[in-house]
Amino acid sequence: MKTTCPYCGVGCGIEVAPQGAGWRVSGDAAHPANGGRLCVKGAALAETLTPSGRLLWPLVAGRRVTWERALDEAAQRLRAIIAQHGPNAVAIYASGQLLTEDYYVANKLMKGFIGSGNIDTNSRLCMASAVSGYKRALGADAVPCCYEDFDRADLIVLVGSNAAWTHPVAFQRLTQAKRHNPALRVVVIDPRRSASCDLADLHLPLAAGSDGALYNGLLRWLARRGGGDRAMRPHLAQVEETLAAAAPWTPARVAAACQLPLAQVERFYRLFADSERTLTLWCMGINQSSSGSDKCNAILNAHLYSGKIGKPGCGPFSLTGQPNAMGGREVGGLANQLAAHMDFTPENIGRLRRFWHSDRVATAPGLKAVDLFQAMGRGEVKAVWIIGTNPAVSLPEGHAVAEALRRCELVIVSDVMRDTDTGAFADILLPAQAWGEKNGTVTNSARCLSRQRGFLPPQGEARPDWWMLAQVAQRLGYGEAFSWRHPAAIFREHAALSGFENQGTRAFDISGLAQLSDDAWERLTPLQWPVNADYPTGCARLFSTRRFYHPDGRARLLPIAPAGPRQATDARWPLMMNTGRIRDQWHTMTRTGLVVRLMQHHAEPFVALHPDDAARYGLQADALARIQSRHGWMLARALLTEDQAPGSLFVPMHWNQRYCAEGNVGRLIASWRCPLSGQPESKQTPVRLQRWDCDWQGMLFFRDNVTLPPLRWWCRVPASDGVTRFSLAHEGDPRRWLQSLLLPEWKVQQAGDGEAFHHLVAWHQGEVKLAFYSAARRPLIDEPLITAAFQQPPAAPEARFALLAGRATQGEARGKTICSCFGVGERQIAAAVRQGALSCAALGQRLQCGTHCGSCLPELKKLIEHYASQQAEAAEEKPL
Ligand SMILES: Nc1nc2c(c(=O)[nH]1)N[C@H]1C(S)=C(S)[C@@H](COP(=O)(O)OP(=O)(O)OC[C@H]3O[C@@H](n4cnc5c(=O)[nH]c(N)nc54)[C@H](O)[C@@H]3O)O[C@H]1N2
Ligand SMILES: Nc1nc2c(c(=O)[nH]1)N[C@H]1C(S)=C(S)[C@@H](COP(=O)(O)OP(=O)(O)OC[C@H]3O[C@@H](n4cnc5c(=O)[nH]c(N)nc54)[C@H](O)[C@@H]3O)O[C@H]1N2
Ligand code: SF4
Ligand SMILES: [Mo]
Repeated sequence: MKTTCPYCGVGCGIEVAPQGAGWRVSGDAAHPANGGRLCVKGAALAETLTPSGRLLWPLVAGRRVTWERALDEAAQRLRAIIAQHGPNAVAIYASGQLLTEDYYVANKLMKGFIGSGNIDTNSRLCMASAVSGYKRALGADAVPCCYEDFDRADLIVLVGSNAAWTHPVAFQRLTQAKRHNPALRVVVIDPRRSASCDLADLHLPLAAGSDGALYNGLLRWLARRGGGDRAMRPHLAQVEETLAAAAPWTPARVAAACQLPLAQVERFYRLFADSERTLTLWCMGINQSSSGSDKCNAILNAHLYSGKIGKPGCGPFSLTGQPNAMGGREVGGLANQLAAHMDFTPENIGRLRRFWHSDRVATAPGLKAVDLFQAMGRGEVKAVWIIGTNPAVSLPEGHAVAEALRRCELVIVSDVMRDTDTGAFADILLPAQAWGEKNGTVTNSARCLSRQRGFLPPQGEARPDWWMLAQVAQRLGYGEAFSWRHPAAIFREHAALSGFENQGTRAFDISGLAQLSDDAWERLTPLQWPVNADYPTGCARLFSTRRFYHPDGRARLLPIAPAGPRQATDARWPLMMNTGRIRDQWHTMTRTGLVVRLMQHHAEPFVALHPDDAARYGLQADALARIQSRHGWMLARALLTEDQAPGSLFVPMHWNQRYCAEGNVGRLIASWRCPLSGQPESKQTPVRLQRWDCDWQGMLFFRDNVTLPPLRWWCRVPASDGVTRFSLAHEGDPRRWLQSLLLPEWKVQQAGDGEAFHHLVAWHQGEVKLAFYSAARRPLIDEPLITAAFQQPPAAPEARFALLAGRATQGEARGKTICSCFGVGERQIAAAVRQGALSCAALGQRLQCGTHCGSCLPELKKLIEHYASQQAEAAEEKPL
């Protein structure tokens, strides 16, 4: 059966087929987004199809109840709050990971019938700046491009995007495009040397948050060097004002503002001006900023002015993060939109009243995500329904978010997992159907609609998100408008609304699909909107006619006054902390954290920093560091790398209280946000750093999950079937801490020095129950050897000794996992390089690494360089 990946906005098509007791997941060769490829997360989807950790039935105040009870309770309490405090006292906070049908129902309920604008989504933290940018420039939230443009471009600029890790299949397409067309140039604009730089002909490691200056300078350059497109001019408004705003941004001034060598800046400008077909891909390094909308418009200005839009291989292409953030934008999931790309104008409000037959349609925008939680903290919003997002982890000022959730009278959470940081605050927990069970439509980065199809029975009593919303709507008395029996009926209504009184005024129009039968909806194959009378089979590229969606048909350039981060570093807060994603984890880890091989690339929260900074703060590699901002602190392992510029840190966004103590980076981030889009500045937080000391650090392997005795720091990692590994740090005698975990009937083997160093293996009836290793620093042990002992208890004395030692006495361990698909480690790779495997292809032949999803290829290349040069140095030193 064909379906779509539930992770990133690339929106890869997937084929699933039964295999043994489980499922085989492979790429759908016919899908335009991936042509059969999958990245490591998509390829590991079958491993997430487990009942482990799922929320199986509704819970009210922590107790299992029937669906009837839970829905009655939710509706009755919502009704009481609305009656007493009005519709703006309630809110929905949803997610770009819902299906379009779910989203449509949530928006219709809140904006159409409860009558409040208070429905916002996590896309506020993600795409909101891109939406404002597109709307201001093009008059519509319409991504002009398609993936095929990758194959047709002369120049591809990645700005604020680490697509190698975050949109891996799109990045693979770029890699392939470069292979086929060696003239294709790739520029990466990112303060750190990310994995995406592997492909770059030019990397601009600009100062954090200085992109506005760089792009203003680009516009000036284009204007002075004949880079404008004359034919485009009649289709543009506000050209003079915009050029005037850019005029002071000489290359020298830009170089100073961005802290880049002048020659690099000029080289980028020249490449942009000289390349007929230029594609700019941007993502969170641009959007997540207190001036995010302006940065998006600065990029759009350059494309519009030079006419690099609406043509093959060209365009300003905002890569969407989540699988259906675009669908959310289409139905009006953001608090400042109505539905079907309509704003809160009197005409649009009237139009929706007619279409929905409701006299309660909201008349004003609602609260945006950060404002919503702040209003909750002040007691103004008294009920929230959180669907498919984990705000206790992902919003800035995490402590204040937790306090707001604690204070809120009614917190309803719909999720697929039982334990999440947000679910811990829920009064009512509703079990949602997960990927593989649910059924609906999503839209990817390139406006491509695809079906997610259910192929599994739901776990427990899980239900579709749209169904829960419709059930509550019916109980609130809006029955007729929420009486769908099948998601296809919701889709038809959504499609009909997109064409309702549209007449070419709104870009989003899929009225061509409004008559789909249930059967045809089931069989729907991918297509790009618009889908209407003009484009019955969809449309790959927008704006080829140079007609835009502002009333005068022209696009707008926007005068930009570049702004840096809202808070600069200073003597007290000397380091700039950047946050983002790692290759193998998805957001708050609720699903990818279950998959052993996805945990191997990085298993613990880390802080990447330049070796000079590490020396300055007395941090050795792998030491635990305490990072402090004005708002909170966290602990992470020091990862020393020259990929970071001195003075800057990078911390992954993923870790949270389910996986470790003090690992939530959201607690450190201020809620500064773009005044227009409301998107928070998650990429630039001034912080300070210090070594975090403790008496001992340990590793504990346990057959099942276990509640640990209190200790200062821990981090949990699923190790292999049923075995959990904990990293630990604490005070005092490790033996004392360990004591309460040991059962009296277990036999123990142990060794230690009476201080920090202690190893212990506990046995029962021939099985290994527990293995523990502690030292003054992080113990160096061979994990695979230890986890294997839980499956196959070692019998020979020397093997038992090796287990107690935590290390094989002979033979080669794999080392840190680099290729997650085939479980290939750094030491194996080093050995192969030394034996002459000096290319990725050669390594792949020998070890298979890098031959499946390809997302470790940048790291493989680095390791080849590293170990090959070590080899060369060693050879030079040898006397002849
Ligand atoms: N593996 C994985 N993939 C994902 C996700 C995931 O959780 N895991 N999530 C998905 C989602 S929802 C999203 S939104 C996308 C995000 O995808 P990306 O935006 O590509 O990912 P991030 O790691 O958040 O940040 C991208 C880059 O912005 C850089 N950056 C920071 N500050 C600046 C700056 O001032 N200027 C510039 N030019 N760059 C800067 C960072 O160093 C980082 O390399 O990923 C999607 N794909
Ligand atoms: N510091 C920092 N913070 C960030 C970012 C950053 O770069 N740095 N990035 C921001 C961005 S771009 C994003 S998109 C957000 C993401 O942040 P979140 O949206 O908070 O993260 P997820 O882990 O994706 O949360 C999705 C939740 O929905 C559940 N779920 C999965 N499928 C379903 C379903 O079908 N139905 C329901 N009801 N629930 C489901 C999952 O178990 C999980 O609990 O984080 C933002 N926060
Ligand atoms: S690139 Fe994105 S959509 Fe494609 S398989 Fe990977 S996570 Fe899924
Ligand atoms: Mo996102």
